[in-house]
Amino acid sequence: MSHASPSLPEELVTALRKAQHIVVLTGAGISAESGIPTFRNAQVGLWAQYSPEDLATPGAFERDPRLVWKWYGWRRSLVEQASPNAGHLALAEIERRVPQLTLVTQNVDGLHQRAGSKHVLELHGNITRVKCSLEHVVIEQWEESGELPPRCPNCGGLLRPDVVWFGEALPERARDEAFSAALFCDLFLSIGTSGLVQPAASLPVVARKRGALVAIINPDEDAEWPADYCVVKGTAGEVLPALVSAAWE
Ligand code: BV8
Repeated sequence: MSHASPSLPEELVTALRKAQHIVVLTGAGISAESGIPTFRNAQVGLWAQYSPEDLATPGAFERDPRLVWKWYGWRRSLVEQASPNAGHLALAEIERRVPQLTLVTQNVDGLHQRAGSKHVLELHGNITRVKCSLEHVVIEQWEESGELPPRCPNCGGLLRPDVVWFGEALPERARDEAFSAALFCDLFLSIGTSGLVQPAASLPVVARKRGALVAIINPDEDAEWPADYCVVKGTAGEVLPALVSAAWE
């Protein structure tokens, strides 16, 4: 299906071409075109009756570790079947063309790294990694047969996904590096995020206060954004490749 290239604001194309340090914040929307349902889209099938906010919490894991483990197992299988899309690939291309690009992702699917992005900060962890819920060390191998969740081979604690649940602190180094990058960037791209989850949602605010151009790439017609943001209504898979060609080809 042919798409007319989305209208790209000239100020954004120029800022991209001249940028010395770009910070990119991505959310579930950039992985939607890879077939991974966004966080707020209704969960599908078996999981329709649960909301992510209810399951992605320490309380849910305390109450029903088996359910939470199986929910993540289902999502992990979606991630393993998914491939990076044109949006992920365009971000890896932009990283190769500008002096510095800090890619901060709220996503836990690892698709940016698989697309070739080198400098990725995972604010909310990674669903393909599993850790001991007591020692918080990553466990490489585990048995899926028998009792679920499996137990830690070192201490017998329950295994859990290595993601940040609601109410849990973000990994300090990634968080601090993301906020200091936002302080010193000249262009901030917010892509495929509803901007509801803190503290990630504060990153563009920090960048704007320091005078960076903040651009939003999101197809949502109804979303409200601050008046001084540059909003491009389109999908990541369409807009990002169009930006690369407009700036450099
Ligand atoms: C913390 C990992 C403190 C797990 C996730 C009240 C007010 C303010 C804050 C709070 C509050 N109550 C509680 C809080 C804090 C809470 C929070 O922000 N809650 C929200 C719900 C209000 N935050 C936390 O708890 C954080 N921790 O604050 O700790 C602390 C400090 C010290 C010590 C102890 C504690 C932790 C937050 C991390 C939670 N974990 N994920 C998992 O994945 O299972 S969050 C999860 O949801 C995702 O990672 C992601 O971050 C978020 C989903 O948001 P989006 O990515 O934006 O996705 P969404 O579906 O919402 O939107 C998709 C967008 O894409 C849409 O806009 C759509 O239009 C667009 N789109 C669709 N298709 C496309 C597209 N765009 C482009 N192209 C397309 N094709």
